[in-house]
Amino acid sequence: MSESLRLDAREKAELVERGFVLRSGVFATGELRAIGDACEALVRRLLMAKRRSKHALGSYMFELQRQLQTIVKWEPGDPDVVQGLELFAHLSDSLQRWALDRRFTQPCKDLVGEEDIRLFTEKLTLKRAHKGGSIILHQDFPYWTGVTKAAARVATAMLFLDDATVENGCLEVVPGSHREGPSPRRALEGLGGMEIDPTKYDDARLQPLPVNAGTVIFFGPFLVHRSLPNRSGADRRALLFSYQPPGLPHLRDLLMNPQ
Ligand SMILES: O=C(O)CCC(=O)C(=O)O
Repeated sequence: MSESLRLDAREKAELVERGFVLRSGVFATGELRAIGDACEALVRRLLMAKRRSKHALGSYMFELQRQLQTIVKWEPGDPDVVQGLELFAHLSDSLQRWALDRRFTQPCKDLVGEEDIRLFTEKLTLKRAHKGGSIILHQDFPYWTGVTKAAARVATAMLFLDDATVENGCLEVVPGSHREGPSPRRALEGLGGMEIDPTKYDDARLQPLPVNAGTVIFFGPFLVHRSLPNRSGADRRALLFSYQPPGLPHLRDLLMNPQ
């Protein structure tokens, strides 16, 4: 019989108490290399595509690439460097397959609270050596609530392709923040208004989570999190796959092909 990948009792208790579950050694070195290679091939393809205008929205610099049906995030401090991508599973058969890997989906069933779950969106953060900037303090919920009715149930599995340290900008979370509902946000129009207002949030509550490559962190849409710039000489890349209950469209259909 295949090993159960579902959350065990201790992990379920941690999820309730802290709002996240961390599993180390989930993916082996060879697998991480294959996933990383697929990501880098995608980024090379994207860099060859015709550039559309880049827009500064909140703390980020976005480009909507309609041809490839993806959203590119450029480093605001170095706008020729890709910071990350959202919506890419349709561009890579191999990344589409990894998105459905049971090591992501089985635990996420327990977070979503469904036996059948579907991919909602997927993100890649590259955080390049010396150039990768911050992912600003936020909860995922505000970004999704106007978009899908299941926003409060979306679960994310974040896979680290490289070791993540305090120096290279590991994920930082506020344990227990998922129980506090939506946090106060910046008084800005548009995407900037999705970010948490740093003047109203005690960032001493943040806990850095340094992890080895191959670790997966699972969390829900209300966990407060961020990551700081990469001050090291090596990239800190991560993939975030987010899942929702069945019967709901993928974010790509909602953003790129609205009915
Ligand atoms: O890669 C990271 O540091 C976090 C990414 C993240 O939270 C996001 O893209 O919403």
